[in-house]
Amino acid sequence: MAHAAQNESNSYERTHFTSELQKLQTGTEVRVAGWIEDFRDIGKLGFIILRDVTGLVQAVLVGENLQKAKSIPRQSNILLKGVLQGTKSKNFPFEIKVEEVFVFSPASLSLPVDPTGRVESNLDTRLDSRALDLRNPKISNIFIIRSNVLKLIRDFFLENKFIEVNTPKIIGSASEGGSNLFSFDYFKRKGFLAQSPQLYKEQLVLALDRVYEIAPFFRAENSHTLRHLNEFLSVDLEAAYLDYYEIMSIVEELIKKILMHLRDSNNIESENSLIRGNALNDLISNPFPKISYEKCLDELNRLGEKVTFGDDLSDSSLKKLGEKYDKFYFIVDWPLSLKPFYIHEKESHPTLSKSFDLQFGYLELVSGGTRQHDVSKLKSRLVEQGLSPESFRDHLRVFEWGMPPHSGCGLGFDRLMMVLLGLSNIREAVLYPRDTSRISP
Ligand code: AMO
Repeated sequence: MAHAAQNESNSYERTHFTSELQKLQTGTEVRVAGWIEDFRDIGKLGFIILRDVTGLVQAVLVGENLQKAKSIPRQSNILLKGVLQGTKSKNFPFEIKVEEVFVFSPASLSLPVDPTGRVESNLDTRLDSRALDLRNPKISNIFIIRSNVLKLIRDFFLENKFIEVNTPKIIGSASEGGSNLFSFDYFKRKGFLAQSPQLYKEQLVLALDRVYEIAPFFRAENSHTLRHLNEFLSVDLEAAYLDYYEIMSIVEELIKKILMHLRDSNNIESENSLIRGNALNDLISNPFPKISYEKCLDELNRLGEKVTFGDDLSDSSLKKLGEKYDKFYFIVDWPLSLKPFYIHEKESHPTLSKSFDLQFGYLELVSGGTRQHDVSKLKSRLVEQGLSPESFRDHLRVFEWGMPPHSGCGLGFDRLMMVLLGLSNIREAVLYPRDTSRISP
C-alpha cells in the first residue's frame, strides 16, 4: 500500500515499495526504504542498489549525497528521497535521482552472512543469523510462498465448511499416549507440550462438525534427520460423518489446489523443485495412487526387503517404495496394531485399520483415518495398548454425549513446503527451527 508523505514532520515516511515504482511516471517524487545491497562509486556519480522485501531499485547520487553514501556500510537501513528518471542501465528500466539520503540504522562492517548470496554460508551459520539471511530474496521467497500457501489452506477449509479452532498447547496428560512428550513444571504439577491436537479435534466435532487447526506441535523425539523437527507446524482436520476415503479426497483436492496456484503464479521453480514441468500437470490431472499396506509388503519383498505383516515401514523400505512411487501416493489399510487407539478397525478385516498415510516418495506428509467412536471399544483399545482409560477420562466421557462418526488427519506443513519447493532439509522451510541441537535463536 502506498502512503503519501503527509507533512514535513514525517519526513521518514516511505511512499512506495520498490515493486510499485514501475507503474509510476518519470518525474514522480518517491521515498523508498530498505537496505543497501550494493554501492558503486564511479567518480562524479555513484549508484546505490536499494532492496526491500519486494525487489530492487537503482538510485543515482551526486555531490553531497554521493559523499554521504560513501560512508554508509552496505546492508545499512536507509530511506532515499528522489525523483524517478530514465536510465542507461541494462539492468534497470528506470532509476531514482536522489535528493536526500536518511540513514535509519547503519549495519556493522563485518556481517555473519552475506545476504546477497555472493559468499555462500552453510545452513547452520545462516540459521544463527536468520533475520539477516532473510534479506536474500531466494530465502525470503520461501517464507512468502509459505504464507501464501497457508492462506490457500484457510480459504479451502472455509469453502468446505470447516471451522478454524485453537486447542491448548499446554496439556495435563499425554494426548496420544507414547513417550515423546516434553514435560515441565506447571505450578505444583507436571505440564506437557501438546504433540498433536488429536483428542481435542475429535471432541470438537461433537458440536462443530468440521474443524481444522494450523498450529505448532512438539515432539521430544531424539531423531536428528533432514525431515524431523521437535517443533513443527501441523495442519489438522477432523470431520463428522466422513470416512477415511473422503478425508483422502479432501487432502488430495487441497494439495492439487495448492499445486495449481503455484503453477499459475510461477512459484514452483522448474530447476529447483522436485516437481518439474509437465510432471506437475500430470500430478494435477491424475488421481494420487492408493496402495494398500499389504501390497507394499509384496512389492518390498519382491525388491528384497524382508518385511512381515505388522512391521512398520522402515526408512529403507520407504526409500525403496519411494523409488517406484516417486510423487504423491497413499498407503492405505495399515495393520491395526501399528495404529494409535483412536483408529477404527476395518470391519471386514479386523487386523487392518481404516487408516492412511500420504507419501511423497519416501517422505510421509499426512497420517489419518476413520476414528473409533464406540466408547467401549475405545476403552478396550486403550487397555490393549497398555494405556489406562482412567487417564483418558475427560476425553472418553465426551463419547457418551452423542458423538458422530468422524475421521481426520494431520498434515506436516513444513514437510509439504519441502516438497513444494524442492528443499532437501526441513530446516530450510522453517524460520527458527528447533531440533535436538538447536534451541536458539
Ligand atoms: P503423525 O504423528 O503421523 O499423526 O503426524 C502427522 C504428520 O505430521 C508430520 N510430523 C512431523 N513433521 C516434522 N517433524 C516431526 N517430528 C514430525 N512428526 C510428525 C508428518 C506426519 O505425517 N494425530 C495424528 C494425525 C491424525 O490421525 O489426525 C498424528 O499426529 O508429516
